[in-house]
Amino acid sequence: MLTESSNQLTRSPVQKAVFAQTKKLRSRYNRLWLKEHILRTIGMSVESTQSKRLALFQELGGRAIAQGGKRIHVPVVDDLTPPEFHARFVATDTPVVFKGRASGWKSSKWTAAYLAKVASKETVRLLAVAPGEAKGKPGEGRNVDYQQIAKSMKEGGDLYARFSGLLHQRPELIEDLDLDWFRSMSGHGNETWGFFMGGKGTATGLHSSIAPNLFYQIRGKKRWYIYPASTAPFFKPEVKGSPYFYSYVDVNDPKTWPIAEAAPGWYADLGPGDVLFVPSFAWHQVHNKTASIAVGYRWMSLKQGWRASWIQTLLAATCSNPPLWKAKDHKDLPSLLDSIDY
Ligand SMILES: O=C(O)CCC(=O)C(=O)O
Ligand SMILES: [Fe+2]
Repeated sequence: MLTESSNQLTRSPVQKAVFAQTKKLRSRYNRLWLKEHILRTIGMSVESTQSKRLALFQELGGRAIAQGGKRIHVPVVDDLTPPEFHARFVATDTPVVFKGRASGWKSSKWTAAYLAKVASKETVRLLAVAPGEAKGKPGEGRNVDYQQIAKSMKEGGDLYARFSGLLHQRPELIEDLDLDWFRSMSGHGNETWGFFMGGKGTATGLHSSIAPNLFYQIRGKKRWYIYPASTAPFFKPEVKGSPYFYSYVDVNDPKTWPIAEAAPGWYADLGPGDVLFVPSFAWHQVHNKTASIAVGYRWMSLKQGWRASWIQTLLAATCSNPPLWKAKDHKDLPSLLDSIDY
């Protein structure tokens, strides 16, 4: 069943115009992006390619900003059958919010204190990947336990457990979720889980990765900004040979970065029980408006990745920072993210 708001446009007329008018420039940008990646990988000078790429970023930004577009809310539905979900959202790389879909699950009773108890033997590596944090400060290089995170949440501190493997370490927690629903929606049975728990004001900077995601908000409120994979040139992602794509553009600060509104994108405000679909390689930045607990269910689909962004699929497959064999076998995402040379 669809709610009324699902009738809203998934792209505004201005956003469609920005896409159409920048198509050629974005293709040119992508060719330079690929060239710079290859030059960097084989140890050659990237200087002239990089300066051409950055000049294109400026030109693209100018064109988009001149259109005066604004981000629109992600489409909202109550529920969808898996075929509906695939036809309307997965196949078109469009995000969607399943409003309150998970409200009745046992996991809605989870609290930070309860999770800290369940996870009393586990620790999580702190990362510095929020807007402006990453540069020159790849990670805080320390592990904390979940009691410390729970305390920080209470006291308004900035500790943030993110991309944590807690549900792999404590798989009994998965029994409190509706695993069959996740699997029927993804069409895959080989998932990875990311766990997020942090206080008001914690945030994750703009990034993009191949795995599509059904992101389940358990407690608190989160603001998401999402952009289709094809908007990458508007954000000049760093070219560092990493399989984790990230940008230093802060899309929560449109005064400093007017491209945040002008690049065709969406925002969504999630509350307890909401589930958000984040398509393969979609760019996203996330802010905890209150203390927050959430879980991301991800699957791997080369087909979805290639369709969303052949260039990022190629770049990820030929990454060197760290090399793919290391990235692929990593069970602990926070440590992997912390090992990247940003
Ligand atoms: O909630 C966050 O801070 C980040 C979530 C995210 O990036 C993801 O699930 O892919
Ligand atoms: Fe993410």
